[in-house]
Amino acid sequence: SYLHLCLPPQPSEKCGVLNVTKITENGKKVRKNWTSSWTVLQGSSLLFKFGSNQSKPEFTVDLRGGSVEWASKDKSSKKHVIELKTRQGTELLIQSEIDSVVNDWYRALTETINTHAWE
Ligand code: I3S
Repeated sequence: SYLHLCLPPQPSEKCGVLNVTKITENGKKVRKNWTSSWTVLQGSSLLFKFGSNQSKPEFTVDLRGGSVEWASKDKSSKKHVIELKTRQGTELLIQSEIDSVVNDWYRALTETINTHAWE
């Protein structure tokens, strides 16, 4: 379990399970691959862990200079989809079937990006 990643002494702003896919990497379109991920918001970083054990891959995006918006219908047929763009040219879609979960993440990500806007 990754639960320890969300408890002191490593306090995180937020964590939980989300469906995630990259759609662009370094400015180039990539094929979607929706994956369930344990997602942790820590400072200005958003970390994804895949699978049920810690040896599985993870990746981190830097939220500084990024942007968050609600994905338009042409980006996905799914409901409750957030589009996250990083300054490095990676675009992710983040989704959950539970709208309150996605709304909370939208708020947290927007706040984080605004808080770190001048770094
Ligand atoms: O934007 P797309 O290409 O319609 O995305 C869908 C596809 O990636 C599809 O997989 P393949 O076409 O690679 O078999 C996925 O299964 C779908 O989930 C993708 O669309 P949604 O609308 O679910 O994001």
